[in-house]
Amino acid sequence: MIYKRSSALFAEAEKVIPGGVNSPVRAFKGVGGTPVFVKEAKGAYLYDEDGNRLVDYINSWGPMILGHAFEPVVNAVVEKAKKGTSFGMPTEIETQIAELAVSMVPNIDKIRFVNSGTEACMSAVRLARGYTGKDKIIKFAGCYHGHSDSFLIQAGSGASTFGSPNSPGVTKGTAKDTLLARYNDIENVKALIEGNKNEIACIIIEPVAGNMGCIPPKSGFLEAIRSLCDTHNILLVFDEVMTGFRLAKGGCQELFNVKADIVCFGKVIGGGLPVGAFAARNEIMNHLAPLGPVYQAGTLSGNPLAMAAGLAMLTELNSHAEVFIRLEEKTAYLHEGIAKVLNDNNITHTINRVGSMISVHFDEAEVVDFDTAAKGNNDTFKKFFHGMLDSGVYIAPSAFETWFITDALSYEDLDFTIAAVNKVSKFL
Ligand code: KE4
Repeated sequence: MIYKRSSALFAEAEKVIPGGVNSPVRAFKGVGGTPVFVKEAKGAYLYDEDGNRLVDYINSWGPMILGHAFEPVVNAVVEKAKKGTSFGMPTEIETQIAELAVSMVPNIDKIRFVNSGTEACMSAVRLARGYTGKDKIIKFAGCYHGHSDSFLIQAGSGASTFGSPNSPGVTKGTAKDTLLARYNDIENVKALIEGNKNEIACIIIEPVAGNMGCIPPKSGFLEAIRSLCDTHNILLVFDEVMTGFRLAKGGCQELFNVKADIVCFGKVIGGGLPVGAFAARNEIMNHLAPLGPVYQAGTLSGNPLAMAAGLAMLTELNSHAEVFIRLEEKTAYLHEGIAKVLNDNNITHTINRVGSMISVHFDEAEVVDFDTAAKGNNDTFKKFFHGMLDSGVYIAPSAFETWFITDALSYEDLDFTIAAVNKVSKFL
């Protein structure tokens, strides 16, 4: 594949944007080489600036669950834009998408829209602290909840790629209130609670981790955390920025039948426009300004364009819940196909999958937490990434990420991908 124009565009971008990108993981630091610049996208395909067609397994890191430039979303945004893009005043469409989201997701009465997953998680933690009157939080090593200070303590995703567990700029004062637990290790969570009695406002978790590759919760893990939260008066925050409206209509609360106290959303809920949200039952959400004392705000929060995209997306998913079954079937087919060709080529690997989230790890050990995810052979991953890219398949440019399956993928696309893995495997 030729990346001449992407390389030229990257050189220009680097002069005026730090690292040439507006989000670090896009810079290919985890895999080397220069990033591919995309010109446009439709359905399951990206078309880069050099005219290459790429089968897309990132889908903007999750939002494009129904494919790029999905007609109902595009049409909704175009029509809404003609009537004004933002007012800073309440609009009916905010209520419409809020009512729909509340009807789709269990255990929430109210939802507040913001502009990113980071904002959603940051606000959820502030709300938990304000509601409980306690300062500390527990997060899990390798989980990523956005780039708010409280979370950049051994975060996943790009922060892991950079191997910078604690980002400079995060004060010691902030870091001391974030306790770090090991994913899938309930004894470790218990020990942290015992050691910080009556000081913990919430436990925030990715119910299916997606920022150290895809890591499912071990059987009973989420239920055990729920029980500890009930015993110790701690709020359970499900960060469903990735899993919300992807793994089930009602997200992981529905999938695992575990009740969260606050749920955070992003990605799919915005249909590709900047939308985050956090939601809870009335007794918690009524602590939020202007009703209650916990402050949170945003100029563009609930703006009509983003709401139009999100409403069109959620409406589609709500009225065609069979999409979730198709996504599961397509991802299982891909999983089986990739596993077969990697085994046929004697490539040491393990594959984690939940619903339409999947990740390939080049290590034989089971990947259950950040430490085991970090054991993957990154040199092999880099060769794999570039081999797949040169074969016309775009996967996550980091071993600490998840592939996101879109319903726009056909079985021909999946076979094309499996054949690419087979070809690439011979050079790993
Ligand atoms: P944003 O602020 O990037 O919209 O959302 C932060 C966030 C919160 N919670 C979870 C579980 C997330 O996965 C994310 C963001 N995901 C990364 C991909 N691993 C975004 C990609 C990027 O940083 O460019």
